[in-house]
Amino acid sequence: MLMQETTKRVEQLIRDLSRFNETPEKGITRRFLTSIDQEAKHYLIQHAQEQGLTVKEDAIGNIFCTLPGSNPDLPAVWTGSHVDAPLHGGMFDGVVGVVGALEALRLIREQDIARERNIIAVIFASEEPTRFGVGCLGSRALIGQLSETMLDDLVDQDGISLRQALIQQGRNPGAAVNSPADPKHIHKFVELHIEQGIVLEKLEKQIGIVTAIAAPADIRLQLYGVQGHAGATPMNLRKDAFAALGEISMALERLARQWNCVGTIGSVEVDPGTSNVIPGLVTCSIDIRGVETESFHSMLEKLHQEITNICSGRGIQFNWTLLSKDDPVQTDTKIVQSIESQCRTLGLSYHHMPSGAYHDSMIMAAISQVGMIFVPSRDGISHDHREWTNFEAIASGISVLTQTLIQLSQK
Ligand code: HGY
Ligand code: MN
Ligand code: MN
Ligand code: MN
Repeated sequence: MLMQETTKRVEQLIRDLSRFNETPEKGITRRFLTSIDQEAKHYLIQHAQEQGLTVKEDAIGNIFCTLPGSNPDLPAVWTGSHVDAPLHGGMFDGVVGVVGALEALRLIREQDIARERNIIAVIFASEEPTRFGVGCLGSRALIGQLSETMLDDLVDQDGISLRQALIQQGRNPGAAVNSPADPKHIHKFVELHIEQGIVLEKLEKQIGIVTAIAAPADIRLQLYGVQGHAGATPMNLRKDAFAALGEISMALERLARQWNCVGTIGSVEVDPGTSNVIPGLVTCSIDIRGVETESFHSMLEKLHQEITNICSGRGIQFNWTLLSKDDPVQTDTKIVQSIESQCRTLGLSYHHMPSGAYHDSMIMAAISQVGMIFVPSRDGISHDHREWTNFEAIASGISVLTQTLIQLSQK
């Protein structure tokens, strides 16, 4: 009975949230500090308050919904995720962890389960790099990793800096970079999330128990060639910036395979960007992920070396800006064991696995022990309008999360 109610409530919440959308014509887009993003968060704040949780918001927009324990001075158990979305993404990425956290707290409160520690559901301000090119800005602020320079260096597609966007939403940028969380107040952090890959579906497992989280490196690459006439310039006299990118893209693919990483060029701007002009300038993003630190760092070095060789061979200048680089994270064994024992008690099949996607848990690992629970993604599709996870599967993930939070909330 409980599961059916949870399934229905969660479906309702997820569908309600998907209404806050910049691109209803295709998928879900919710970029940090847009009014749509703020309205979605306001909707969740109201929902949390109706559930009797005390809600606080910090300067950058992380939202904390607290269910008090009998011993509130103990370090609290945190859970949560994000509700901002990529461009034309799906309605489950991040949302499952936020809705799941609020539902877990509702179940614990309604069944009046004894707990010593406060349990706090966190809605992180921004996890996706969609608007400012760097992910996890909310959790980075919590660990004191958001700097004044980032406020001005991180600029969106319309040239608005993170600082300006915060001010536009009536927020205080100075406070946003100066309000880190106190690690002494956090006992453990557990995040429920969709897998975003196809492993669980292939193995027919209901729950993923995350063992490690791949870290991303976000690079902005600018290639400076020579603009010219597409018809009158012979091939041997060209310095074509886009042709250089083509060669770099092949090198990226080869090196990623060689170093057991993944590499993606997701956005490219060609200047001037008309059919009869040889591109003089190309600006692109390079996203690299690796679960093992050594090979991840070697991949970055080798790629930089190959770009240097390709560009000097073509007489092209380049500018490589490392926007962010994190280290891969191992999850906490105690949390892994707790999740595993809940799966066994609940009779849910499970699989230990690394996460190829990064999450706020990766950043939170700097100030807390972390754990993650995955639920399957249909066909392994995510960051796409076809993203889908059955609501019953989400309810199973929530029951594992609820039991894990209860166990961790004891002294
Ligand atoms: O890109 C990621 O891994 C995350 O979903 N933002
Ligand atoms: Mn995502
Ligand atoms: Mn996510
Ligand atoms: Mn993520």
